[in-house]
Amino acid sequence: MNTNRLSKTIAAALNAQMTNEAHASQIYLSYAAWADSKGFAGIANFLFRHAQEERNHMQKILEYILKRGAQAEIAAIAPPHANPTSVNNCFEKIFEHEVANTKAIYKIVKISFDEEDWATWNFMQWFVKEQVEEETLAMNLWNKMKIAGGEKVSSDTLYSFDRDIEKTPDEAKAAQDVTTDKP
Ligand code: OFO
Repeated sequence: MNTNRLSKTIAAALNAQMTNEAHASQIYLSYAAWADSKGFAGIANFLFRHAQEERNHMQKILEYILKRGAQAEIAAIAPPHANPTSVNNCFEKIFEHEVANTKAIYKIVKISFDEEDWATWNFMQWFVKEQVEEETLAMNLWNKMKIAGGEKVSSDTLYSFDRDIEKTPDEAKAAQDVTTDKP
């Protein structure tokens, strides 16, 4: 009996998503290098940490493909996007990228649902929840920047933003974990 438990379509979609996560890591890495080169050490620190998180996502998918007996394909990673033009633009681009990644994940959820591959559907639920948190985190940071003046933010505010973001937690709180006394 064949030990490969993934269909060709699912294996191809998961392999592509594994590369998407590696690409996301490169994007965060390149934005971190950009931030550092502009003197924003706090923003760079946050983005370097996030680059690692994306590598972890890549690894999870790789492990899943292997554990299901399918063929993992380690492909070339596309170059990261162009550098941001400002701190405001940096968080705008991050938010847009997270939304694009969510859409890619939803496609795999849909394929696994259509194929009734409940193991993959179940595995992908971790990513669905993770993307809600990642979008929330990116949205919160971009909102803060917009409140601070967006493209017109003063250098004083940028200084404090850079200092504060270094201590920003890597994860946003999931709605499921909220209680009335701990909103
Ligand atoms: Fe892998 O979560 Fe962001 O993109």
